[in-house]
Amino acid sequence: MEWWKDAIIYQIYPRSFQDSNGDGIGDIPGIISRLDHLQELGVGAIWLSPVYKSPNADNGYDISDYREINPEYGTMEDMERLIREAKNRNIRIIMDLVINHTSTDHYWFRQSRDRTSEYADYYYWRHGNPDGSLPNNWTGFFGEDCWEFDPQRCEYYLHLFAKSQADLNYHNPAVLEEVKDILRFWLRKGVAGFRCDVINILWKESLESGKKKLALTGSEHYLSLEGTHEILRQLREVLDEYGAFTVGETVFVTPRQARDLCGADRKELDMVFSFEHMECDQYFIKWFKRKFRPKAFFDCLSKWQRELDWNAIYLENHDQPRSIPRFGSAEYWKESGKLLAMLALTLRGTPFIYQGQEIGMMNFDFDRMRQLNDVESKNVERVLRRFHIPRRLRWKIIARTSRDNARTPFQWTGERGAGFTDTRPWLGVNHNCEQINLAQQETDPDSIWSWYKDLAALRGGSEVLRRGAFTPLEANNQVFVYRRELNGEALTIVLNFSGKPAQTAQRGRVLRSNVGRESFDGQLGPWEAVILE
Ligand code: TEU
Ligand code: CA
Repeated sequence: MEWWKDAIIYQIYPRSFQDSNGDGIGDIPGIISRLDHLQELGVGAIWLSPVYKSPNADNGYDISDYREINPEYGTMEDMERLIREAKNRNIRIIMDLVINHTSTDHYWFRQSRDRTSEYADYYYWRHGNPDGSLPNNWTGFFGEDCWEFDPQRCEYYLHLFAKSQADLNYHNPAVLEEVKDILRFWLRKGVAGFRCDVINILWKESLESGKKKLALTGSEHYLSLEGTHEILRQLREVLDEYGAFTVGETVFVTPRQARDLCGADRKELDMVFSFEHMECDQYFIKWFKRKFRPKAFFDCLSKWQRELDWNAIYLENHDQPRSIPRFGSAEYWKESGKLLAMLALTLRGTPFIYQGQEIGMMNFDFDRMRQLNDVESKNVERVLRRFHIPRRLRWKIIARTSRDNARTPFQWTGERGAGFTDTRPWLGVNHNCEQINLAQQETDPDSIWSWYKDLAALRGGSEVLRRGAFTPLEANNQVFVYRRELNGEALTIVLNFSGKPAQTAQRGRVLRSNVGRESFDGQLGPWEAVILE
């Protein structure tokens, strides 16, 4: 029971993991060929970003058939083989469940364009206002307005994300029944659970205009509302028949709202991805970057550790820039990469490692818009242009925040194509693959990869690290110190988030050091990290 409290979960972005057939696109046979890598790391489950049929406006987060595999990624047989082969290695498969919206290519949506069809109310259709304005003043997640006119139906449909991602209407009970069937379909195939995309915005209480805001005008009408809780409880009944696990991606949640979504007594989700710790390097919204503030970051992590019994711990995913240049230091690449690994693997909760994090992959090295694929970056570029932001500044904003930063192909080797593909990849390989790649790190006991394996094993063998209580001890703009404790046994984790020397009052026997230190007198070098007994 609750296997997910002891496991490390690894996120795969299938398009960028491993190409097996020379078309430049990662695929399921490619994933199967790399399962040994994941077993070596010691992961208990894989979260697969979407592999369903999709026109790829948002790389699979726009699903056109929930029961088919995207042919670019392989066949249903390949998927079934992946589930089996992973199981042989004691690795579970968690699917991405994207049910806030479907692609406008989905059969439901195409039917829905006809007002007399049985699918007419599967989406939010509304007339524009008599004065010609949109049905309401809401703004979407990708920076634009969120209504699109459909000439066939002569109405607008709601899309909180890209134009081709139409929001499903859960006021129509048939929609939830469809979703339950989709869950059963995959659970019968042996998947262990779901990562539920933007799950706390499913229920739109009303479609009235909202209070004008810098971003997401209208969100008070759909963020974490009771209607969503009801939907989750219903889905949970299906999930419980199979003992399935869920982690919800929950945008703009407070700890209190998060508890209501994943508290053990709530019978909704098992845990949630919160976002607050990802906001310590921004003003208001992610497009306005500021200098990273370590203290705010530590305080935020401590707060979530205190407020929730169990957290989904992550520093990276397919929507966020890479963690080393963001929270660590490019100059101290190895030290800070190892320090961040220690943070991710010693907090209380389930650690999620995003592909490439375990070898210290960095942000893309593109220098112009044309090299990008991300629909969000493209939309935002358009908005910035509308506001007459000059090209140089536009690029600066996009380059620092684009989701493509984390989506460049996995760097298996230092060759051209990085061992990901032998042809032109769908998104450019980072030129630093000559320095940063798995092949090189595998032969180096001091590499970031070796360190991840070591810490994962340490965690696996340590009940204190897996289940112990968390107590923050010190947090300033440089040093973060906390203790994990269980049945009288305690470990102290000391992290120096800076290139300058630091000090702490902590003493103890060194269990792990990212700089090979054997004894500890309270002095820390740049980006030094230790676990003390
Ligand atoms: O992301 C939802 C989300 O709110 C953000 O992380 C979003 O990607 C954006 O950065 C907001 O500025 C989820 C998926 O993880 C993302 O890849 C999808 O694009 C999105 O939902 C829509 O399905
Ligand atoms: Ca391929």
